[in-house]
Amino acid sequence: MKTFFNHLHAQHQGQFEMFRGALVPCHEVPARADHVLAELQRRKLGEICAPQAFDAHALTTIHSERYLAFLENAWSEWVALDPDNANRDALPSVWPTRTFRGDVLPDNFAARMGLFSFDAGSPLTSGTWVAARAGADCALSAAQALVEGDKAAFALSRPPGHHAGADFFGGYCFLNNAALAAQHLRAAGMARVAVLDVDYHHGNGTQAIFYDRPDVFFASLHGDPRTEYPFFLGYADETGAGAGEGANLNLPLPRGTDYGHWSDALEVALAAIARFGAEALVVSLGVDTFAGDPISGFTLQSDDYLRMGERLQQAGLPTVLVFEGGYAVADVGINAVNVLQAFSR
Ligand code: Q9C
Ligand code: ZN
Repeated sequence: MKTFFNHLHAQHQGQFEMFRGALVPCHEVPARADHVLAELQRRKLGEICAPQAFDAHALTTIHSERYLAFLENAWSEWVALDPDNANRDALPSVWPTRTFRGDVLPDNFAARMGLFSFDAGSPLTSGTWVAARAGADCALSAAQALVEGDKAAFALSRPPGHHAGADFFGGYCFLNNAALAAQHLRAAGMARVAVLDVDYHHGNGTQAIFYDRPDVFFASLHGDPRTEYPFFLGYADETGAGAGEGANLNLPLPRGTDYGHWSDALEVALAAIARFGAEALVVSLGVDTFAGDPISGFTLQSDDYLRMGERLQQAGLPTVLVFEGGYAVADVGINAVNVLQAFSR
């Protein structure tokens, strides 16, 4: 399978994220994607391709114009506030929670940082836009490969995407790569597309983007939001809204879940995707379900990712795999490429 690699990913290099009242080093680091690339090359697993450049229209199918304009210009606005800002990342610190207005676009930069985000763990850096924009091209290119007849393609990029909504960033995510890929497949004429999110964290952004749509099914296996990030979405009673009722499936699992129990939930998700009648599948491939992940609570072992890849392949659908989380940096290449290698067999 082809890999569309984001050669600009390291342009996004956050320094610190807010954690328990302190700024701590970012978990979402450039070495993550480099390890996956190195492991792909080590195992000679398919061609590494540069993405095609898609125009802005591909982004506005998923993200709002005012959010995209904000993201593109945020760094220059940040530095214009104070030249010393060039040496520090921008983090939000004020948000329009319940009872505040979300319709007014404030002039104040800090206010707009809060309007367009939901956490203080996702630093916006000098290269965030360039990296995320090229990442979107990777996801769109992987989807386009399916349109042109490939059975599967991998979008290898960071920052990740599944926490980003139509008009907000958070959870280390800025543009929703999986949603962009799914929408591209829809626009190319595939009537029904499923997104299966296997990252440890609930893909709140992807769910929200497609929540009222009957044409894109969203299924997610994740740490129970009662205890796990992103806390405020991802519960089992979220089944879709309006025309999208029945096209959303959340399978929250407790901390400590191993592959045996995880794969039972995978069967439930794949059965629902088959019933839905998906013509293509987009997998949000986070490998932060790994036992060694520093910020997550499942106990999958490296070999389990081989079984995961084999089972995903057996679903028998044209599939775009999009790289998401996974923070056990030294193992992230082995784990992600185990999925891809087993999928390709
Ligand atoms: N100290 C993805 O896996 N922070 N995002 C958790 C850790 C947010 C993870 C707190 C985790 C977001 C794409
Ligand atoms: Zn995650």
